[in-house]
Amino acid sequence: MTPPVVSVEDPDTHLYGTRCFMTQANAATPTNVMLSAIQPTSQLTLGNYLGAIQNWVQLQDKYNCYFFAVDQHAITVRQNPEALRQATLTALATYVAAGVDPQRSTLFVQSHVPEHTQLCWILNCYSYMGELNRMTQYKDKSAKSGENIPAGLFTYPVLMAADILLYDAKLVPVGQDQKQHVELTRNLAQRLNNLYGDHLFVIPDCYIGSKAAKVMDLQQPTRKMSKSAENTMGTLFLMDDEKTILKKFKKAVTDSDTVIEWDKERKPGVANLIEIQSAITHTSPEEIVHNYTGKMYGHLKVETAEIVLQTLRPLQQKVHQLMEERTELEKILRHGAEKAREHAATTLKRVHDAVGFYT
Ligand code: AQP
Repeated sequence: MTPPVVSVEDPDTHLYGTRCFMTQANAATPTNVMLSAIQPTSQLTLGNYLGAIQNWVQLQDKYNCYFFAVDQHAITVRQNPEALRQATLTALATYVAAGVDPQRSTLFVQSHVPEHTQLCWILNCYSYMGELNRMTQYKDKSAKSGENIPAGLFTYPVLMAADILLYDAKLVPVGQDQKQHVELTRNLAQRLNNLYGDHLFVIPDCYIGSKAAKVMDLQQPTRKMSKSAENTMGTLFLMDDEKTILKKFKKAVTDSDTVIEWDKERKPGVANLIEIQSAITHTSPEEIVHNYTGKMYGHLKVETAEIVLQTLRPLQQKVHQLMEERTELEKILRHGAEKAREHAATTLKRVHDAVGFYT
């Protein structure tokens, strides 16, 4: 059966999106929990900011939010330990600097809450090799791993299912590429609910924001901007210095034409710059194009850099401040992990009882 797909505009946040696989409430559904996370595989990018963090700031007004850094997911590909530690802390500092409020939302590091891997093991025992084998992210990432493919890459979606189900999350905002993993989470939750009762897991819906920009690589504008892209000139890192930001925008790949139009098919590089401006200024792409009538690509590049800089300067300053002080950030993380563990432990206990562990 094709799951229903509903386009919604959240009246409070004015975020538009597609709410996929809408579920009937089940016995364990009295939640308004929303959860989202980022892999600290490297420094965060403008894509992470515009596609995720910027929206989180609005969503926390309406939902009980859990935002975390998934360091355990990050090690499914090799990481430099010190760089991973730094990137994890900087990611959390970025959430706070961007306006995520630790008083209202729960901020934490995945590995500080051992219930994630505990539930992951149980879910592993109910997951099928065939369904994990169909995950496109696994196919893509394993193709780059050579002969020795880490088993963690294969079971990555099961850990993601544990992340979601532990907190009874009702809504999971994800990019299009993660939709398949949320579908697997739903299947696993439903499988265990069928075996042990509807009270066990909340069945999550995924939410794909259509206003959330998909920021493209500045050098290869038909590809998503990614932390781990080989050519760093295509990726704008949030902590890049002013000179680097200006240079990356000035060297952004456009096309051999001169007219500024918003056409993703014919002019992906130009469209990307327009959409970056649009996501930051909340001006429609049409209006931005109108403002550039008679101007050159050079104007668009430099002005986009300026607009990005205006947003990033205060963000960077706050991140530096939090990273230098550390104690405030560490307090936030400790408190976040405690709060997260309270919820996670209750869910895990429910699951232990259901599957027959002696508790
Ligand atoms: N370019 C992007 N445009 C819009 N949204 C993006 N997100 C990431 N890149 C963009 C959103 O950020 C959230 C966390 O994503 P992630 O960094 O944990 O995973 P990813 O999407 O696989 O990011 P990368 O950088 O492509 O992966 P790696 O680390 O493997 O290099 C998600 O909500 C995502 O949609």
